[in-house]
Amino acid sequence: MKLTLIKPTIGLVLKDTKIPEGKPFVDKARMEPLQLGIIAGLTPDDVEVVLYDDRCEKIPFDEPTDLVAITVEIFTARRAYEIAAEYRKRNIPVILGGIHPSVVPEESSQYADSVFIGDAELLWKKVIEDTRNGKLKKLYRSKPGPAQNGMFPDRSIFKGKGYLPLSLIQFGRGCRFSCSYCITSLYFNKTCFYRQVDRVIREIESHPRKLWFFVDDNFVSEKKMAKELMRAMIPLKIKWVGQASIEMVSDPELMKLMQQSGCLGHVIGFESITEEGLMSMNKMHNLESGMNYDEMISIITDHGLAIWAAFVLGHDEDTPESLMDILEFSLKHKFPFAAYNVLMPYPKTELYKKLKTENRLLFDGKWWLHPDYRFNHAAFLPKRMTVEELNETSFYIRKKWNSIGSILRKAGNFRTNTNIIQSILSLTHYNLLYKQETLKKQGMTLGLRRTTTRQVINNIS
Ligand code: B12
Ligand code: SF4
Repeated sequence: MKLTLIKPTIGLVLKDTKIPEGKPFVDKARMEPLQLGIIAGLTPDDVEVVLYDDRCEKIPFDEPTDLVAITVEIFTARRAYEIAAEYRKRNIPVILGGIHPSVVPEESSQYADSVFIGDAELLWKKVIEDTRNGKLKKLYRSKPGPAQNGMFPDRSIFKGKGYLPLSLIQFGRGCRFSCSYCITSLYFNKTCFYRQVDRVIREIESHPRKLWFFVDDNFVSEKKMAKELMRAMIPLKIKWVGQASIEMVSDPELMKLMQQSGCLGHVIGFESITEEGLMSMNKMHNLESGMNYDEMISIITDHGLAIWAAFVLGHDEDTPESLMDILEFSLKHKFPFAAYNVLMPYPKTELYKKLKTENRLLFDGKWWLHPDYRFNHAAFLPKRMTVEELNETSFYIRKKWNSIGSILRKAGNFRTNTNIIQSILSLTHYNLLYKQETLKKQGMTLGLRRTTTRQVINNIS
């Protein structure tokens, strides 16, 4: 039996948004698709496994295979459905899994032979067995839980795909908070599931890589668990990055352990710089420490940690002026990296329900399938500005942040837990790379075809 794993790309990069032709987005800053490494690792040894990463290579649709498994997020759903249609035209069964099909299985099942809800660990072997017997079911209902059940991902499938030189790993899944726009707090029902510390340590030891990205939704969601892992990581002498909520600064022991275990920095969700903004997103934990952002940032940088600052633009208190304040704030703090994402209504979240009730959703409420939706654009009517003001101000901020002037200014801010020269060089290198990728993604279509999704389904003969 042969299994084909697919990681879809987002869409087409358009030179001019009015011209429908464009080039498929090739992600130069692409990372290993960990979920597909886990699925490969769960697959019995007698099954041949191949991976095609649509972000960097052409999918050979005519290559014979017995099952196609596609991992789907909301931004890649349209493309995933197009890929599924191509295989189904050739009578090859397709199964879709990942966070998006798990949240809206009723939608995904229109485009595939089978939909997998939840984490692969509990039921993947059953999918393989059913495929061998020609009895693939329409729906597999697993659930979220502790990752990997003692197994390690099969990273051999990542070879030669040009991924960034760091390996993805997970300790915990889920987050105890419940920000109104967040899909993972819904998927994991505000619960955190942890692997055993010794299994994570063994996974790191068994791999030659010295730089790791913990993809946990929130590495410090349960501080006791984070401390236990970090204590065990100190002797490994690795470097690592993660994603963490900012209230961590009020725990000195936790911060010390980060420094000692080789943490280089975190993606930190600032999201808004005003109390009203945080309140409107149910993100009050950012104020939990009782300190202001300036004080919190000092604690983080004093521990030699770099900040990848994430902001959400367009909540109900935002105006074009308040968005420009975010840019000022970022420039003042010279964050090594920052992302300015327009607030997105993900289906079934509190935010989505609110905007729907208030009749403020655009693109028929299903922006992720709509042929006219463009990446980094608003999919709802903002409260205190127009859609155009939100789109244009956000784009202006992204451009300004990524200008050569601000990249060079940031290079002077090199207080991280690593060699200074090395950090300036890699900071500049990655800033230039992310600049290119961020601006390329702006205004991209979702999916590669300019058809309606109904036509995608009808394409299956
Ligand atoms: C790491 C990460 C990234 C990395 C990239 C990782 C990579 N390999 O390329 C970076 C930082 C670059 C990134 C970028 C973006 N990301 Co991101 N990212 C994540 C994060 C934190 C972890 C993903 C991960 O690897 N998890 C570990 C794996 C093992 O877990 P998993 O994917 O859930 O897979 C399990 C199950 O879902 C299931 N499963 C998954 N696929 C399949 C397939 C089959 C067939 C089966 C059977 C089962 C199955 O089994 C797996 C094992 O248990 C998630 C949050 C999350 N919890 O998912 C967000 C997340 C996926 N990202 C998200 C977004 C929005 C983005 C961006 C669009 C942000 C932006 N505006 O630019 C970009 C672009 C994404 C793209 N498509 O190119 C959203 C997607 C929302 C949604 N509704 O789908 C998430 C959920 C974050 C969030 N809370 O909103 N991201
Ligand atoms: S802190 Fe982050 S992961 Fe946790 S609920 Fe909020 S946005 Fe989601």
